[in-house]
Amino acid sequence: MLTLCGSPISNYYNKVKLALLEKGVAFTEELVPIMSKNEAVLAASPLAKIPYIRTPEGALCESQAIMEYIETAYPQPPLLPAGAFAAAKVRELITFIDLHLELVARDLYPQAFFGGTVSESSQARVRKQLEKNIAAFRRLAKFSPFVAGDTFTQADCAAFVSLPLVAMATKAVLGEDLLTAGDVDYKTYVKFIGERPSAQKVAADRKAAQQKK
Ligand SMILES: N[C@@H](CCC(=O)N[C@@H](CS)C(=O)NCC(=O)O)C(=O)O
Repeated sequence: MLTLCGSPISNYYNKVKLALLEKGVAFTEELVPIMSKNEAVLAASPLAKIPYIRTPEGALCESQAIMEYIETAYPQPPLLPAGAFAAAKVRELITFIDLHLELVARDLYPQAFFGGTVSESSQARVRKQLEKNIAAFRRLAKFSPFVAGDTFTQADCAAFVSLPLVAMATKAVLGEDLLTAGDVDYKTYVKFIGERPSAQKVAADRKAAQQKK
């Protein structure tokens, strides 16, 4: 049995959880806070980032490595297309979502979500980078109706959990939802994915965890 470690508040945790639920893989959840100094946590996730999973063969961190492990270990139903090129296009899109959108917007989170402040110069840098990256993402994303095309894929696991955060953080700190401003209709998309039982469970568990805080 797999154990998913981290918090239902984390978008990367929920990216993996969505994949596990979609595939019907049996797993348990273990609450692990971020920035743990616990030796057992560091042995599993050396940067103490969440999520990580425990498998019968050992622990594994980094959400995309986990997604690839799950895909290989539990191939049905597939969350990547069968063809090498089509699968690579899905991975390409995930890189844009995780690295070029979410990781850039993450610099705004201290002010958007945690009561901190982000300097004017950092705000300007993030805005410039995100405007460029959102325009690039728009060229790749299909939203027809899934983010990579006509089938639910790993890219939807990434997009469903991270696009709203990019929008919320930019709206809160920069005064403008840069996704909407960049003509990315993530709201219709998130509503559509949100109709899936897997997404509803992720959202309900996230809400419950937020209320406990
Ligand atoms: N590249 C990592 C990112 C994971 C990540 O940044 N997780 C956040 C929570 S959403 C975290 O652990 N933050 C604490 C930290 O970076 O020390 C992945 O894909 O798993």
